[in-house]
Amino acid sequence: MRAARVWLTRLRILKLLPELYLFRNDMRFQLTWTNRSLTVAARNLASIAFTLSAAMAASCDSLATLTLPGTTLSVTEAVPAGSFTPPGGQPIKNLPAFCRVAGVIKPSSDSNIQFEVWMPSAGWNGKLQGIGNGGFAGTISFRAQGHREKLIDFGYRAIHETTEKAKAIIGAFYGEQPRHSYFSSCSNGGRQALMEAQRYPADYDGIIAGAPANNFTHLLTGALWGVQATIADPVNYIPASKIPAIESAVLAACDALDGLKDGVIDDPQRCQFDPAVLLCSGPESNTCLTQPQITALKKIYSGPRNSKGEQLFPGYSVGGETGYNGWQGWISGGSPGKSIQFAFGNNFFQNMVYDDPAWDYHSFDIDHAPKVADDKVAGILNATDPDLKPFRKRGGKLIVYHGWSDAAIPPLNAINYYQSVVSKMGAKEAGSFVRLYMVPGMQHCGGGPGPSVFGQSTPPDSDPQHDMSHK
Ligand SMILES: [Ca+2]
Repeated sequence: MRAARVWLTRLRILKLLPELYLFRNDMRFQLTWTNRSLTVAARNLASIAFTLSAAMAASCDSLATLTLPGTTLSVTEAVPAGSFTPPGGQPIKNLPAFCRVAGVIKPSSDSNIQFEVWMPSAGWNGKLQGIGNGGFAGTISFRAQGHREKLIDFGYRAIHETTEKAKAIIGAFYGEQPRHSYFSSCSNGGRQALMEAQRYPADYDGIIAGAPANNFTHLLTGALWGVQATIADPVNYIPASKIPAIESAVLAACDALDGLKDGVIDDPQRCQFDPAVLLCSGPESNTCLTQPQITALKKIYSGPRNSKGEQLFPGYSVGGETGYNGWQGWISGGSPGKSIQFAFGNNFFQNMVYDDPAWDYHSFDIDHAPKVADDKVAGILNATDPDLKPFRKRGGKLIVYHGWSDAAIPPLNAINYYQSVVSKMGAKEAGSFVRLYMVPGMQHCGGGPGPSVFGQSTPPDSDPQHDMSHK
């Protein structure tokens, strides 16, 4: 019997992010399984997978009569083995025969949580796996303004609702519940993962939270603070063409600290890098920075502080700056105002915090904006509760991982959350069910000079340089 393997591919995450400028809450979930690489629909929001073998309790078609609270099932079809193309996605080859269930859950009148459940016709291993989504988990459709119920769905309710409905559908189809349930996802999916552990500890036995965007309001505070630091005055802007010089200078200072000059800094916390070494001594070029650019670079590494000097969120760690999933896409963008950081930060405060389409980052005040954001939406969006006792009590296990070269979510944030759990629960108890893995040289959920495939529900990589499963 094969173990279930499901993941959001790195490519899919990257493909999603530049599109996500506004929050939409048309949640689509997929339950799927595979023993081979899987690609899921580009706009789906979460995936849940499982495999198992058991006598069927119901035919797939008959699930159309299944009644679930607040749920409308639109598809209950038996799909033959072979290739299947999910709505809006690419064909998935070599699938076994499965029962496909799709529908919409409306826990509120303003909800629109789309989901899919894929159940193998034979060979189920008794496991359910849920996978969340990155970014704002949707596409440009309408603003979140005035749609508080949709914000709640995005914040914490949709994953829980789909998990409950998935279990009910599985129970109807197989005549038994999953023996084990797992959730694994990265970025906003990592936030969803921690939200499940904190709010709905009964949902999953095991949870993997990758690069969690769990301190959502402060993450996006940091994003907009970084935008101000780099583009409010054009002289501060660091074009992507200069990022290789920055990385080279960082590596020259710190690559060898771990005993191996390999382009990877094992522990960026040990690195004392002074951006001033990049100051142009002659005419400006891509191999050096101007003084205003050095000022901006120091802010990127140091992170946001208010006028009192209080640190509001960590800065980015040194190493792995190059590449689109490095600073090019997230921080510099193709030109000022075109970075993903800009899109996320500006749209968050514009649409979720200030409810003003005319608002933009020029009005961002670091001494006020974080409190406004926290007061309004932190209770819905942030997954920062360090008290995991209910999850621990039900026997849950939690793995958190974060790439040290993450240019989207500062990796120190994962350490901060882990340490908050240790402080709350004690080192011994926390150590009995929580693990934190910092991944040297990995960028946001993948990519970068270090390893990026290590069993976190991603398919084996063909590149042995980055796949720890290769021997
Ligand atoms: Ca090294």
